[in-house]
Amino acid sequence: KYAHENAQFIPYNRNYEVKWKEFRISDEDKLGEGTYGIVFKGCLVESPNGTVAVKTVRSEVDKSVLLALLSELKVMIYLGQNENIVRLVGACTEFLREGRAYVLVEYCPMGSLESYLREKPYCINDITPDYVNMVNTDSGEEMLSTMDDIISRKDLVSWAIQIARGMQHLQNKKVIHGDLASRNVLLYTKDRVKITDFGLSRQLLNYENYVKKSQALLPWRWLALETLKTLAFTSKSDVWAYGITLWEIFSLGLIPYPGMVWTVDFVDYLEQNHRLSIPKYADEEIYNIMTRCWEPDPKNRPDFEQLEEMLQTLSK
Ligand code: ACK
Repeated sequence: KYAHENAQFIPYNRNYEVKWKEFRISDEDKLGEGTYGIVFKGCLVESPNGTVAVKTVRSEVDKSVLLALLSELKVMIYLGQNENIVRLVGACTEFLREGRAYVLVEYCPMGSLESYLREKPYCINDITPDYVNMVNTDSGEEMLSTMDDIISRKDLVSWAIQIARGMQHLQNKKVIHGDLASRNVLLYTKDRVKITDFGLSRQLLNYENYVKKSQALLPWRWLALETLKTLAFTSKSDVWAYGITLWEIFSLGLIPYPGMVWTVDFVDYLEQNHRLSIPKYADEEIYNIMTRCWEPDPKNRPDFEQLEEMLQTLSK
């Protein structure tokens, strides 16, 4: 369903090939299911203690899903390493003829930012909230681990900065993510987030604009106004999605545009300059950064370098 014309031209680097016999998938350890496929926990035979995440496609799905996985693989190879992008470990392409492929990436033990935000208690201004003192703890150690689990404003700002850094790398390499959202940001540790899911990404090569062919499965809540109208994806439509991701972070994982369902009227709604309102855990300064990402004219939106700068001055 998705266009992957450009990724097709990126060569597959055979150095990444891992033989079927060289890794194990633990079937009972399914990490989850994405739009396209399944993610399993696994390991390399030579280093059984090193856990990896194995992405594959559901057997019954059509060919376009397999193509999306292969394009994701090639985009990851092209991107190379970056602190804030999930690292590619290898890929198994032996069974392509049978419609199967496996992409091995580093395992992020704390799962997606979206689920983390929704689960953890939050404390404003880094002051221990009362309920932490009320937790029935037998030892001080247990108390400390409870403290570790609490999200503070400092964490939220730090995650926002790291996502902007990872996106700078994409922007510089002229890769459009196309599906930036808190569900596609993983926590490696509490202090380190990494961007994932390049299944929808487009490698721009010489194109400044890239026009998608199908409207199926569009993540409309994250899409820029012009993308909804023309299906054109650019780095500046990634900036819009980044603003929505900021809103998710500072609402602690609410669904953007709560209660709304997709209709074409949503385009008019945005065109009349309606935007998400200030989320509960953001101050005016942070909300101001988000709204700059949602400027109707893409030229007026900041780029990822400017976004990092704006956030850096905040955290001081
Ligand atoms: O929130 P989660 O536990 O974290 O559920 C989703 C699910 O798989 C579907 O995407 C998890 N997931 C995806 N990639 C990884 C990874 N590299 N390491 C750990 N968990 C992952 C994600």
